Amino acid sequence: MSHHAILTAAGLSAAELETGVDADDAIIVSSPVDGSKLACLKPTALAAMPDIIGTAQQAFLAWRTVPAPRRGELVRLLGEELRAAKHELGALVTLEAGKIRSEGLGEVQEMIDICDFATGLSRQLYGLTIASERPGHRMMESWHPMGTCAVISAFNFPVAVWAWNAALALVCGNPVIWKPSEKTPLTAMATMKIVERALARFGDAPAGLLQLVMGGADIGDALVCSKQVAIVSATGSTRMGSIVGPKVAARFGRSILELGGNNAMIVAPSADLDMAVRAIVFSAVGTAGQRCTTLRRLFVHESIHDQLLDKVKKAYASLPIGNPLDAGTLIGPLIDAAALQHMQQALAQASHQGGKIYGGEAVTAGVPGGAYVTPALVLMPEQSEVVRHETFAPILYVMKYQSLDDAIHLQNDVPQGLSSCIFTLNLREAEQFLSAAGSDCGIANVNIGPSGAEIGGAFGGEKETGGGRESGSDAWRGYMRRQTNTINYSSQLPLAQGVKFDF
Ligand code: UN1
Repeated sequence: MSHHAILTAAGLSAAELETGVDADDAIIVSSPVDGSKLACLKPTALAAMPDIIGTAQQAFLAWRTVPAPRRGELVRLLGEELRAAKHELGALVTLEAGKIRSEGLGEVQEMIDICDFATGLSRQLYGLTIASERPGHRMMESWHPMGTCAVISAFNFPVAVWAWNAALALVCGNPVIWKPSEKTPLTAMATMKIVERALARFGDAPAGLLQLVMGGADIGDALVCSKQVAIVSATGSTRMGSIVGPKVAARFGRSILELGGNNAMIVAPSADLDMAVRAIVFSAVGTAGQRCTTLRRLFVHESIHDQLLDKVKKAYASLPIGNPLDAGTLIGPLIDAAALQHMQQALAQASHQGGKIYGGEAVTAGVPGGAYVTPALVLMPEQSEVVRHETFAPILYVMKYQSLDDAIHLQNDVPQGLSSCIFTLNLREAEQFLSAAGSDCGIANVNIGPSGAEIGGAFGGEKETGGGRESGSDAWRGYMRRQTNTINYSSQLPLAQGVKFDF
């Protein structure tokens, strides 16, 4: 299928792809598949932002009074439309973000899953009933819509992360303004067409309930700094989060931050090594190492180190690298040339810090252009500075350990805290890893790699990962405001704590 055919199938017309031809600040969208230009887009004017935010606020005033199960109906319809468009949108994810076909489709499936989840949730926004200490009183908690939710998303999950936020925000009664990465605005535009179909079938949603803005940091900043934006959900680098978080906090807004990860696996002596190898390979090289959950650090018990490494090296040598649009490819391109440069810089530092590098070379033969690499395995003598830093590329640092206590300590001894896992068949080791004294990450798995989480769990992490939680479990609470209600149905007015104030 040609690029043109993929764009057309996703509903993007030639005119829509060329809106920026006369603009000085046009967003040029290139395909990581071959570096070819896909579009030249006019960014949203900064001057238009107050109106866009104002429209969302008007939508909020209407949407917050729509019963939650009815709001869920819109999300159910969105899920249906996504099912119908899965193939087309998945192919566009591959074209614009460079993921292999199966992962492009998986990303759309993640959108569908969260729609299903949120539809059910729309009938389950439960509050507690609380025992009052006073006679004739009842206490309860109500959860109310919060206000406009800005979603700032990254290139690597160009549509799923919006869906995690939007599906929850919608059932919780909030409008959404989406600012996608400048590297992947086309998947966002195509998603909005799917949204339009769901809205048309729904019938009476307020105008401006779901909006898309496009641009760089200035457009993001307009959302981050507006008092009318109740929630800012931002996914991206720790650097970005360190700018967004304080600005939102300074105006007492709420932020949901999903930032850098530096995810680890511990492979213990009892591990099923063949299973561990499968998990290592998928989580270290899948999405060309560009998931925030990508496996970046591997701690292997010294007794099985060489054996495991041989297996991983063999597996690495067998991985088809190439055009992600071709069936059979497992490693597609990095997002752009800058990413390749960052990878090479990190490898140079690793070598300087005593690392022994296998792979990590640029691939130019047999690929259609773009920034392709062989995944790198780096044997590190210790967890030095480069290992503590997240490089968004397929680099796996491998280190030996002797005692599990040391391995857990090293695993936690980085600034980030997103995802982690242990491969062991030893119950004591597994439970120690999951205990309060174990992994300090938001996600900790046993006999499963650190990436590829299901939507049913809360997704996010601690420390420099930002502390936010999105997606499943009770992450919905982050999109609502909590109200404590005390109702007196007696004819007296007793005070709490037995305080007397008679007059
Ligand atoms: C991300 O990389 O920003 O757990 C999200 C995973 C995916 C989501 C990753 N479900 O790898």
